[in-house]
Amino acid sequence: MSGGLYSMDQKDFDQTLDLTKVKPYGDTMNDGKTQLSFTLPVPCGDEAIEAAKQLLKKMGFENPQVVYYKELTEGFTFFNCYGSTVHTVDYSTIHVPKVESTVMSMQETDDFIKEHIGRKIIAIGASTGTDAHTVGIDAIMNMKGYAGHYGIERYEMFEALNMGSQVPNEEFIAKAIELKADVLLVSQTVTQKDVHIKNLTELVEMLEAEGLRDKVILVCGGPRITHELAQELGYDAGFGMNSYADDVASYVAQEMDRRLNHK
Ligand code: B12
Repeated sequence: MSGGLYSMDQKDFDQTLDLTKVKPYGDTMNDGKTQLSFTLPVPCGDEAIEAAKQLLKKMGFENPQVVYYKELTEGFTFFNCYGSTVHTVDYSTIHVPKVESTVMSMQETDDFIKEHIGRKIIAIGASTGTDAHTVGIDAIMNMKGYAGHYGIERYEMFEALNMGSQVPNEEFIAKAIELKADVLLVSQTVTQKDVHIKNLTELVEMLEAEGLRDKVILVCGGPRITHELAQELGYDAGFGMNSYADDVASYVAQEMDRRLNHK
């Protein structure tokens, strides 16, 4: 497409965009329009609506509107709301630590491993501790893949075992020793009362006690996991939402190459 509306870039589109003071875009720049949903533990009715609006104002939203509400069960009311936030963030100063690797396709990763590692990489994965969520670890490992990305089990140059969910750290480590795993993939979804921190930290401590920590590439993932948090907890890398097997396999292959070939 040439000329006209489609050739305009962002700065031509709206001169009022200021990356040092970013706020949500609703239908005009800087209007701050935000949609929120929440439940209040109060009976459904006019007082509940008023309570929701007052709460929105305290949260920094102007012109609060309740656009939908429904009794969930006796004494609980669910709301969908709109409001215009008065707050802004300075986007220009944001720095987010990220896993440093080049994302490759499955074929490219397999070729890379053949060339640089010269053997299959052994990976085991699980949702550990009490965590019963399997969809995240399956998304990364499953042969059939997820959202158009084949999982690690599909890779020619990975030997992968998905141990499923609620796997105790002891069992996970025992399997890692038995299979001589190069890579441990840990999934943690539930973060209530910081249980993920406890599980993830315990695993690191147990690996250290076994003298295994430095012998494996230790990776964790889950919806509330960031690379920064993972590193703080003693992991080599962390992957959050919207990550795929390609990201993980590429990182693992390149990290193993760095370690084996002292790069
Ligand atoms: C399905 C589901 C369940 C199912 C799980 C079934 C199953 N076989 O997995 C069941 C019903 C069992 C369940 C139970 C519970 N659940 Co639940 N569940 C969900 C739900 C709806 C979807 C999760 C999901 O599958 N997401 C899809 C996957 C693909 O996304 P993902 O996990 O983020 O994975 C991606 C990334 O995070 C990353 N990733 C994930 N793991 C790994 C691992 C590695 C190594 C890497 C590299 C990457 C990676 O890659 C993936 C692909 O991009 C969410 C809400 C939601 N919409 O997210 C709640 C949710 C996760 N559950 C929640 C809760 C509270 C529970 C329960 C405690 C409820 C209860 N009171 O009993 C129990 C806990 C049970 C237990 N012991 O763990 C909360 C968690 C809140 C929190 N912050 O802790 C959520 C967010 C719901 C909510 N809003 O309250 N749940």
